[in-house]
Amino acid sequence: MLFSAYLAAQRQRIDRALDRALPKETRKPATIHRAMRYSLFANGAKRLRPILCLAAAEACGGARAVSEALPLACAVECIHTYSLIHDDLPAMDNDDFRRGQPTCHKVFGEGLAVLAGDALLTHAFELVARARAWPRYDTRALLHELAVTSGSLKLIAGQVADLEGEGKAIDLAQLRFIHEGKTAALLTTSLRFGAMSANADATTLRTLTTFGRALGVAFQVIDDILDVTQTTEKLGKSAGKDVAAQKATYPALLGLDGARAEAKRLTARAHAALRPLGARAEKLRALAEHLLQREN
Ligand code: GRG
Repeated sequence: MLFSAYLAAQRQRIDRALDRALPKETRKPATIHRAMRYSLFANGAKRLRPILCLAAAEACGGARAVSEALPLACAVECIHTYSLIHDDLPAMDNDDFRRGQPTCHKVFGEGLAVLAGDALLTHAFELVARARAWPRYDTRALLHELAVTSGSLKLIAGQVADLEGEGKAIDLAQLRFIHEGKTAALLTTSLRFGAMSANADATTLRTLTTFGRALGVAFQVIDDILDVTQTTEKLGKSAGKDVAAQKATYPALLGLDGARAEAKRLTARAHAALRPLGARAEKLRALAEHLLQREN
């Protein structure tokens, strides 16, 4: 199967699972469910985190583990979508275009957008609480993983450092701290959830954690490059935002060529981390390459 066909098939599978996992649009109060679904099912959503989750499950446990991982894959996509909705609010990045469409608050108003984000965040925990557990990873371990990643030491830590860094000269170490929190943490949890759904052992979990950290920062370096090299139409979100907001980025600190070299170096590190998994990690390798080459 062509890799693009694999990605399309995984997206479809995840979209169907998300549709089953979310309250219907007509469920009262309908506005909140419409707002949640509006952002979650936007055509421009790439579903990278749930796809990584399913690919990690496949690497650790084969096809059966992929179905088992679906509820956890849906949970990470709910967390991710919540973070995008809140990040776009006027109090944060103040953006009016995301995933190829007007942002949630532009369509539903700020109050409902705050609540849609809150509801998706909460729903993610409900999905994990309802998912089956595994001998090595009980429900408590799964909930703990998601809570730490979404909390003030990871996702929110990255966002706080990002907000506080605007307009200031920050160095590479501080930039890395932002992206380890904002981007790499949830990407890593996506992979770890896939491994946990296959009841993977501690060594395999560590392998995927190392892979996720390198891949997550590489993903963000590429995101920074695309912000200055691509158009808004191509990205499905406002291009050139980082320069406008006077944000420190990898191209700003390293130059475009330096940032490209850094993305390659981190992707090579991600590949090296996968070595112990051998041929089983074929999809994960292809995903790392796909992320390095992506144009949106
Ligand atoms: C807790 C409000 C709050 C924010 C946390 C995740 C985050 C910080 C902010 C979201 C905006 C942002 C620039 C995040 C960095 C990660 C990133 C590049 C997100 C975009 O991910 P894609 O390209 O998006 O996978 P799609 O729309 O395809 O899912």
